[in-house]
Amino acid sequence: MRRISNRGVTAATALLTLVVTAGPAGAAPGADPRRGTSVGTGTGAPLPAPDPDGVGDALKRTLAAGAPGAMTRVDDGRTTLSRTAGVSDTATGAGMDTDGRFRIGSVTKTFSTVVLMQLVAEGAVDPDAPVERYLPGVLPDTRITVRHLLSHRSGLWDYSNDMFARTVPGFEAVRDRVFTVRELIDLATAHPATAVPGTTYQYSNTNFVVIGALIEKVTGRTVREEYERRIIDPLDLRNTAYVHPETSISGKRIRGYLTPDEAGAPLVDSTEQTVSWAQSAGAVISSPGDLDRFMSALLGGRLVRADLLERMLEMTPSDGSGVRFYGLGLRRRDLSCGIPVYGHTGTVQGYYTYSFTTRDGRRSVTSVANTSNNGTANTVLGDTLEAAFCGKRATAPRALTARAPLPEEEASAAR
Ligand code: REX
Repeated sequence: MRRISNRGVTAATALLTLVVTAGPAGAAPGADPRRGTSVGTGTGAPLPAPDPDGVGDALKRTLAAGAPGAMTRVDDGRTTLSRTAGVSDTATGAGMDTDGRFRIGSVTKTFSTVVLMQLVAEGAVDPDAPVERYLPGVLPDTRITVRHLLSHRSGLWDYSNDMFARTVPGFEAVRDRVFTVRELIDLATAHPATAVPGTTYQYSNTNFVVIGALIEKVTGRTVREEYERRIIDPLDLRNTAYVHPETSISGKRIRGYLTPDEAGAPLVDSTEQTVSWAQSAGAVISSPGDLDRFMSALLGGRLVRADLLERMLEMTPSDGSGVRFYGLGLRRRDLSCGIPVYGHTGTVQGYYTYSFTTRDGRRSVTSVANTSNNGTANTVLGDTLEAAFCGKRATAPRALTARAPLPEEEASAAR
């Protein structure tokens, strides 16, 4: 991994830490110096202070659900708040560490979208052009546009559904594999289309593997080079890299533990793998600090031209919940306090990630658990967002359990 230093691992067992640092460490180059002084929701209302106890409670519940470790980093620009629980390595007992590197899974899709939107700004790609214009003969349906890929509306089957039908055998079959993009697309197109292009939201890794191929075709450079020159270097993300198909995470790393399908079976250390099955749909490595900085820079308007960021933020429901939406390579979640947050989630064997920010990019939150294939752990980890963005929730008034005597009653009792 380039430019990444090995700073060693802090030995610690299961612990909770709270770190509040003052200073602009979390601010991206060129960041607004006022950043952090009036964190806003993008809806005009001020954002409540984060609730460290609520974050810590959600992390503890993530451990109770089966994750070896979990962590959250909240970045308000001038202050950061970090909470960890459990271990980053079950063999050494090293504590979870918010400086640690992990596999971010589909948060990679937001990186790929930023590169693509910069190419749109440069006039190199038309989002409404058929993919056929850039990659002739690659997709089975010439009606599929670039925007259909970015919004998961292409109708292309997600090949990972077949790959991971059986979780651990599926993973072991691909952990050392190096796929060509053509092989992954062929796996997808062996299935009939799932919908007419443009009509239906259906999450599919295939879409973002094609986006990676398109980036490489249009720029003549690898996606790794494009992530570096357009995002990693300008934002000085020192813990972020695309090392595909290398299998290891260098430096201070969080080990990942995949949960088998069989109840009670031991977790499988899944840290080392090529992630070739995901590539530009999911193979980036990063740290909580780097992801917070990335999301703040994106929503703060420092990576993508304002009108194109608006296009990324045009959302349609991603499920029937009424609170989860997808735009272009970007999710929106409406929290219970009414605040919408923007970012992405990630699942790659051994790691769950949430990385979200406010509409103005002034508060970013990244939460990670070092397990996967454990829906409860993933859902509970998501509760960290509520505590980090909504703060302490007003509790219902306690029911009256005893009547305290009024002074007149005490006086009459004394008589
Ligand atoms: C693959 C299965 C999950 C993992 C996947 N990950 O498609 C992409 C991603 C890259 O991050 N998507 C998520 C495995 C949904 C996102 O956008 O948030 N599951 C696991 C199985 C299930 O093998 N049988 O949980 O590690």
